[in-house]
Amino acid sequence: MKENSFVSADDIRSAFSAAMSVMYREEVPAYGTLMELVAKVNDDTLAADPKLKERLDATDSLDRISEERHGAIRLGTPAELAMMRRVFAVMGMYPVGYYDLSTAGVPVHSTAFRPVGDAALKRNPFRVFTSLLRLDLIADETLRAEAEVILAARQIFTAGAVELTEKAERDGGLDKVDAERFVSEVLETFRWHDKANVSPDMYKRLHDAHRLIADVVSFKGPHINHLTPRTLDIDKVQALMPEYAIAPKAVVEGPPTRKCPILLRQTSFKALEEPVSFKDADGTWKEGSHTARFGEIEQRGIALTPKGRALYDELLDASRKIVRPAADGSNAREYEAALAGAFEPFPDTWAGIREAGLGYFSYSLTEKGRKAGVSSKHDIEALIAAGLVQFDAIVYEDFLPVSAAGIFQSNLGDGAQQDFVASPNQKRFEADLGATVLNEFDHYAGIEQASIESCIQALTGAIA
Ligand code: OOG
Ligand code: NI
Repeated sequence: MKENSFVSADDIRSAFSAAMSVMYREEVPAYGTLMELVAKVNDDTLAADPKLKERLDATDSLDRISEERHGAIRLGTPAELAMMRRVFAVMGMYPVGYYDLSTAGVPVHSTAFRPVGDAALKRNPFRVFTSLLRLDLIADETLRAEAEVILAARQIFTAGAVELTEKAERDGGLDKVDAERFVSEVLETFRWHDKANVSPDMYKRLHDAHRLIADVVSFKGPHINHLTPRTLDIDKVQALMPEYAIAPKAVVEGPPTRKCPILLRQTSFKALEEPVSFKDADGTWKEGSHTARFGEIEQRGIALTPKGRALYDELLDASRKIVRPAADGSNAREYEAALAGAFEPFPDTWAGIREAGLGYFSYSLTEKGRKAGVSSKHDIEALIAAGLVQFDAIVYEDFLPVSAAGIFQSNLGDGAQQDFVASPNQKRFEADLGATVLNEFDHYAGIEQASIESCIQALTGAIA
């Protein structure tokens, strides 16, 4: 088969995220309501801020501004994780970063499958935050063994999804017919099942050990547990959710509201209790319920350097020493005030962030730079000072462990807090994944460096 008859991985990913959005809106009507609210707030924000609209029009695809940016699943076994890696690779999504959630009382560790490289991210940035259950953190050995048996018996991928993944690996891509089939076959893995895999008794035991264990082990597959569109004003959506009859989580995760947004801010509506039937030992179906699925929104800011990230972690920690956000929202105001106060030392101008070496920037020629022809200056700082080069924030494309823990917790029910001994195990995760995860900082540093080199080359003909 000729290579040029393949559908690009970016196009397959776009088709997949669009299909997932349609499916999830049908499955969880409250999510459709959230999407409407997000689109409305985005429209209002753009109407009130023509400059922002102009900028987004130049740098992003404005017509897709309110689309999903990520989703999340929780897997049960190493084999599921390894196969999922191969499936996502067909869509140009690769594992970036390692997140240990055990410290936050959630028995999983995770990575984000996402496109890498500027062009792929621009085309469609859809990511899937993918967690692997850690039964090793469960104290009850009998229950652990039973859970392993249940998980080993399930096959979360359709035969078609496996076959087409193998075909894509063998041939180097999929043609149009196969790509369409691939999307619909893979979608099956993410579908909700209202008939559980386990008895009411087993569900209760799993649930008593940890709600998350019940969520992973009790079902035929790793249903998508949320999708997350992009909002241009997260504070407004958070405030408006109750008017749309959806219950927001207590606080927005991540940094406070700022003039120059950093990293990632997220919030969600609380997971819904949904009817599920469980098969009893005598074969009869018993009605019950399960709470797992929700909707989330995100607003992204600049990617921070290791130095910036260390400062972020330190300030977040300091704010949480003053006030820990309560799950019921009773101290949300105090938390917001403490957070805003704690972040005062973090510069809030782009120039300040750049000069302090806290964030990653993409450099480009100014109008003057484009007209200047050749410059004798070889140093990027001198070129900026001469007005020949400008800089723009590089957007953070990854996740934050403390925020992810907050999203997990608020959707596991208010009383679900449980302590585990911190036990990050990236080596184990990578062995299960069958690959090493990419380092997020390398990615941003690479984009920054390439932009510097191309400016210098354009102005001097020299290599930086
Ligand atoms: C994943 C929670 C983490 C995020 O946006 O930080 C996450 C989950 O609940 O499975 O999606
Ligand atoms: Ni999320």
